[in-house]
This record gives sequence, C-alpha cells and structure tokens, in this order.
Amino acid sequence: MTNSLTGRAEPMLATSQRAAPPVQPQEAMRLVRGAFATDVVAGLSAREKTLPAKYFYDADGSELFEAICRTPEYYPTRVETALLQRVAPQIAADIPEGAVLVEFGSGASAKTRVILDAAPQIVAYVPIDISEDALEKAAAAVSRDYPKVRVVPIADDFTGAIRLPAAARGRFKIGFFPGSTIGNFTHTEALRFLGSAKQLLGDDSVLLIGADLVKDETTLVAAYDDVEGITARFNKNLLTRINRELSGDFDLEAFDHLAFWNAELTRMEMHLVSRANQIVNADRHTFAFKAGERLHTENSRKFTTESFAELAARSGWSVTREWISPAPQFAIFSLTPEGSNPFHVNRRKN
Ligand code: AVJ
Repeated sequence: MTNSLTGRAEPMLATSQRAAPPVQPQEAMRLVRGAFATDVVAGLSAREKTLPAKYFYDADGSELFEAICRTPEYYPTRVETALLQRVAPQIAADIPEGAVLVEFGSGASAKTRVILDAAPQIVAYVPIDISEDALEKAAAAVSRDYPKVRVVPIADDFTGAIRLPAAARGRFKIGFFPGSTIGNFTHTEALRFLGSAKQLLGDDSVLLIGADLVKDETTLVAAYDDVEGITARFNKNLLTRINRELSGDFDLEAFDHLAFWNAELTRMEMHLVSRANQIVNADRHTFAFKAGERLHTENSRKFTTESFAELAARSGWSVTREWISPAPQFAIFSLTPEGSNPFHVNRRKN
C-alpha cells in the first residue's frame, strides 16, 4: 500500500506499533476502496471480464469462506490442518529459539495455532491480512491464548510492499502461507510473491507453504461447487460488495455460479455467468453483459511436487522438505533461501 501523503510504501499496522508517518484507519480504507474501484472498472471493461480474487474477503466474504471450510466437499482446510498437526513436531525441530512467525493472508489464524502449540520458541507473530475485521479478531484471540507471543498484525494486501515491525529485526523468520492461496496467483504473480517474500524474510528463514495438488476432477469440482451453495454465495458476494461500496446495481439473481476444472492450466476456475443480456452500473460506469457471458472471479491452481519445486527454484528458494497427505492429496512444502546456509540445517546435526 502506498501512502498518498508521502508516496512511500507504508504498511498500516493495526496496533499502536504503527510506523510513522501514521496512516489513519479511515485513510487506509479510502486507499483500499480506491484500488477496489480502479480494479473493478478495469476488470469489467476488459474484453474478457475478470475481477481479482482478493476482493472476495470483506467481512461477509471472510465469514463465507470460513463456512466453505466447514462444507463436506471443501477438503483442503481439513486435510491441510490434519497434515500440519501430524508434521508440526518436525517443523518445530527446525525452528530456533526467538523466531518470528510471519503469516501471509492469515484470515482466522486457525492453522497458526498448530504451529504455535508445537513451537513455543516462537516469540512473535506477524499476521498480514487484507480483511481488517478478520485480522483484528484473530490477532486479539491469538494474543489472549498465547500471552508469551507478541502479536503485531499488519492490515494490508500481502502482495504489496510490506515492512516487518522492528520486533522482527535480527530474528529467524518462519514465513507461513497455508491454504493453497498461492494457487490464486498466476505463474508470474506467484514468482513475484515468492521473490518479495524472500526479500522480506531474509536469508535466515524458512517458508512453509500449503499447496493443493492435482487430483481427480470430481473431487475438485465438488470442492468449488458445494451442494449447499455456500461457494456460490461466496462468489456472488463480490457483486454485493460492488453494489454496496461502489453504488452498483448488480442483480444477484441474474448471474449463475460456475466452477470447472481447466486441465490444460491445471487449475479450478470460478466464474459468474450472466443469465441474460443486461446492463449493469457501478462506480458511475456502465457495463454490458451478453447472455452466457462470463465474469472470471478466481483461479485456484493445483500443483504437482514437480511443478511446485520448479516454481520455488525460479524464485530463489529450494524445497528442502515436503509432506503429502493421504487422498485427497494436499502438500506442505518447506522452502529455504537458495544459496543460504540455513540455521536449521546446522542445528539438526546437534
Ligand atoms: C483460500 C484461495 C485457497 O482457492 O481454494 C474456496 C478460496 N474459493 N472456494 C481456494 C476458495 C472457492 C480458496 N483459497
């Protein structure tokens, strides 16, 4: 996020630890809303209409996502949590005393607790999330339940320029990016993210990434099209958000939720399909939809251990360990900066 007053990258810390010059919450909201308007107008004006998936996560969207995670069809959360519980002692064995946990897109911080429980040597937790409501709730709950861990939340888009709080300086960092959120990125965006994460975390770090793996189409499609229709509501909430924040007039009944497997690009795709020819207004712009026209709202790329290792290698990381769950298969990868002499490698010999 860029501070409009200074033009410098300025993370908004949601606590009193905010860096100077401060960005007031209202100001931060205005900046986020400005970016939302810009991205919506650009996305709806494109020949192939599209919206960035990160805008799903307003307060309602974050709650709908938590509800998706409780559906029987959406396996990633359950499977990843179980896998994390099983391997947390192995992860913890590689973490030195006084380490800082930095989480990208922390949401409700449920998986974080598995790490914090297994690794009491972690002294600080820096959750970064675009959803301020979810972030504040989660940060308060973690600091209540882990009184020895210093919690420094950053309310920001983690794909942008982030600076870590002073408390993290000189300490070993564990980057944590669970949930296969990395699958929402295009290949280029994923490379950019991994590159900036390496910058942010430094040489004395490890990056733990949860990534969903390629599997049978039936399992995949069901996970993004649950029978209860919660994923459909999550998808359409983007239109509700445009209506509310950008004075839009989307008719939610005039769009259908569509989820399918794109085998060529090994990704699940979510779209909203216009049921009729229609005109929609938002942010004082007019957009025409043809019957059957799609608005592309999300990609959720699925990996193989090979495709993931290649992605890591191209961005300066190497996969040093990987754990894979029983079917439906989900992976946790442990990455270390390429060319560094990771502390945990030395330590494991002792
Ligand atoms: C949280 C981004 C990983 O892509 O699986 C769930 C979001 N979208 N159902 C995913 C999501 C539809 C989820 N991520």
